[in-house]
Parts: sequence; structure tokens; C-alpha cells
Amino acid sequence: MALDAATIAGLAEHLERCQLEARDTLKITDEHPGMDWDDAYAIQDTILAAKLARGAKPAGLKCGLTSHAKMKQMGVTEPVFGFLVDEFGVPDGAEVDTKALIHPKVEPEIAFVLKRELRGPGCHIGSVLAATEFVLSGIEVIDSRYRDFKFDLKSVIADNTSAARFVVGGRAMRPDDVDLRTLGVVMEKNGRVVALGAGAAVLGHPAAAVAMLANHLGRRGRSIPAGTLILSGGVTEAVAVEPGDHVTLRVQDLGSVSLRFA
Ligand code: 0L1
Ligand code: MG
Repeated sequence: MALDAATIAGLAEHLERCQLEARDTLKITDEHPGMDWDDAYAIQDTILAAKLARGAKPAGLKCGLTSHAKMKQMGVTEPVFGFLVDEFGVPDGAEVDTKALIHPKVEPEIAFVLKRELRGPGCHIGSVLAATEFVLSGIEVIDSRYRDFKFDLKSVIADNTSAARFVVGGRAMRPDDVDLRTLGVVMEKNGRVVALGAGAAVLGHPAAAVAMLANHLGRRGRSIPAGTLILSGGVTEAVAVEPGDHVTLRVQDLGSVSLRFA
């Protein structure tokens, strides 16, 4: 770790305040260029601990930047991992208040729900599929706290990988009843198709993203508990939304989910 405990606590408080007040900031590595990967995840963990201490409930985990489209869009080369809490969850078809967000974008995602604990290192696509109860359609609303979505990987990890809102739904399917690589994904905004893809856009197979998450946590002595919901990452690049927009995601075999932005 390159940062001391007080600096980590201060940066966590700053980033969470930006999230809660829908206020942007410059990327934190501008002021802390020596910040390392452990510092970045420690800041994220401190934000989670603060939310849980105030009564938030864990709602799952997320993988981010897992498709080449997303990596290219953001100019980075590696996935990142974050957390979901109940305050981010939105019912299918519900309205998202954009006043509570800075510059939201939507991403089409394939979500996993585990029936068994996954513990890395050594997890692979096979272990993930064997541990998965079902998969679902999901839309993630990301909202980087960094001005104009300009960040580096360490800053975005500290900012809980831009997590803001999510919805999952559609038709839950057992992983062996669908081919997650060839699953077609169509996202519409206001009735017009704005993003198209297939599951394989996520690291060749969306379960590979979940395996990376399990291995990442395993290196930190943690596992993914049974019952955890995991967003495996945007299949396509993210699409900006504004008040009045209506977004529907249709995933082959998994049905659709939608959100309205007010
Ligand atoms: O879920 C995601 O892919 C977002 C990762 C963070 C980068 C971004 O804000 O696009
Ligand atoms: Mg995402």
C-alpha cells in the first residue's frame, strides 16, 4: 500500500459524497499519483463499509470493462471489479431519477446467480457454470464520479467501477439450457436499436468474467458466497441516457428488462 489509512478514508468519503450528491470530481490519481492497486480496492472497500454501517444491504458484485468494446471506449486494457448494494437496485420497468446522477450511461449485461460458493484462485468457465443456479438479463446504469468519464483504472476501481443503478429480470435460465457465447443482445433507446452484441463479446464467454472475479477475490483471501448476483460486464459500449429516455434490453432466451429515465 502506498497511501496511509487516513488518506484512504478521506478519498473514500470524498468519492462517496460525490456519488450521493451527484457531483463530479477530477480523477484521484491526479493528486495521488503513487496510489497502488491495493489502495484503490481499499478505498472501494471503505465506501462499502460506510454504506453497510448506515444500513445498506449487499446486493451482489460486478465485473466491469470485460468487453473489447468497453475497453476501447474507455481506453483501458483490463477488467475491474466492484460491489452492488440494495440502494443501487431498481425494479424492472421503473423510473430512474437522473437528478440523483451525474451523467448516466446504460450497459447491457448478463447476470449470474450462484447456487454454490466460488473460491479462487483456479476458477475457470467450468467452475463458474457448475456453481451457477441461473442467468438473467440485466441493465447496469453506470455514472462515473469523474468529470467527463475521464479516469485511469486505479481511480475507477476506487470509485466502485462507476456503479450507480442496476435492474435484472426477464426469464431466469439454467446455464446449461443456453449457449452464453452466442446469446444475442439487443438494446433499444426510445424504440431505436442503439447497441447489438452477443455474450462472447465478454471475454469470449461471460462466465470467464465471473471466473476472473473469483480469482481476483481469491488472491485477497475472499470468495463469492452462494446466492450472490454478479453482473458480468457490458456486452457493448455504454450508451448515454437523459431524462425522457426509455431503455429496453432484449436478451435471446432470457427475455427483456427496461428502465425509464426521468
Ligand atoms: O461496468 C462497467 O463496465 C464500468 C466500469 C467502469 C468504467 C466506466 O465507467 O465505464
Ligand atoms: Mg457494467
